[in-house]
Amino acid sequence: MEMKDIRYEPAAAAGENDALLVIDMQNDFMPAGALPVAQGDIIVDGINALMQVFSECGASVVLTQDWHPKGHHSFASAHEGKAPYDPYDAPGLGPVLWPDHCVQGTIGADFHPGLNTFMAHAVIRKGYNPSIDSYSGFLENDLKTSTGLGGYLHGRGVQRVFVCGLALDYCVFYTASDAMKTGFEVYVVMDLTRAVVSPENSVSTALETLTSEGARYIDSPAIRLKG
Ligand code: VGL
Ligand code: ZN
Repeated sequence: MEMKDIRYEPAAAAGENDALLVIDMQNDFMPAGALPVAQGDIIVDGINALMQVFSECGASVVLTQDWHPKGHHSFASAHEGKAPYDPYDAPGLGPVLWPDHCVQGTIGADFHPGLNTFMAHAVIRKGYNPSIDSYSGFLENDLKTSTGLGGYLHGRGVQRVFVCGLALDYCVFYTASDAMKTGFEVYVVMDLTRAVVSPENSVSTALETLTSEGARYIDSPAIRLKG
């Protein structure tokens, strides 16, 4: 499945049982960062506008932040003879190894300076277990360790989540997928996400899986305030 095969919802009205999840809008995922995502920076203004819509209508706004310790096992540098983007498969890691990125306390791990982080109600950090990655904002890649995000959202009465940010084929994908498994209806905000594209088929895999699991797709101009 490719981008052109996506069916978009014509409209959605956001209200208090909705949440906007803004995934990993951090310096290291910007075009000049350590793990660059093409055009990752051009979605900042649109995300700010959407955070405004969600906070005005009483919905929840949550940011996630990739937050690795130095020497994290998802980094190629932690493995003898491996280079960034080399294939790698081990429990809780892969399918590729990454450049060092989003190391706790570094500028690369900070949010993009243009992102209006003051509009967020909560920030969920993930990926701090040295030997397990966490692409999803809900569940680490061991598929059992919760970040607490599901409990937070259920506790606030959220039923539907809208997911945007970086990267479509990794953290947006796994967050959206786990949101459905955690009982939320999911919309992926397609104009406000961009992909890493590694390996080559990562975007089609993500879209096929999300579609089969029941995700909906929308562009941000089609989202308005309820009432
Ligand atoms: C991500 C690869 C490694 C992401 C995080 O935010 O999509 N991708 N760590
Ligand atoms: Zn990471």
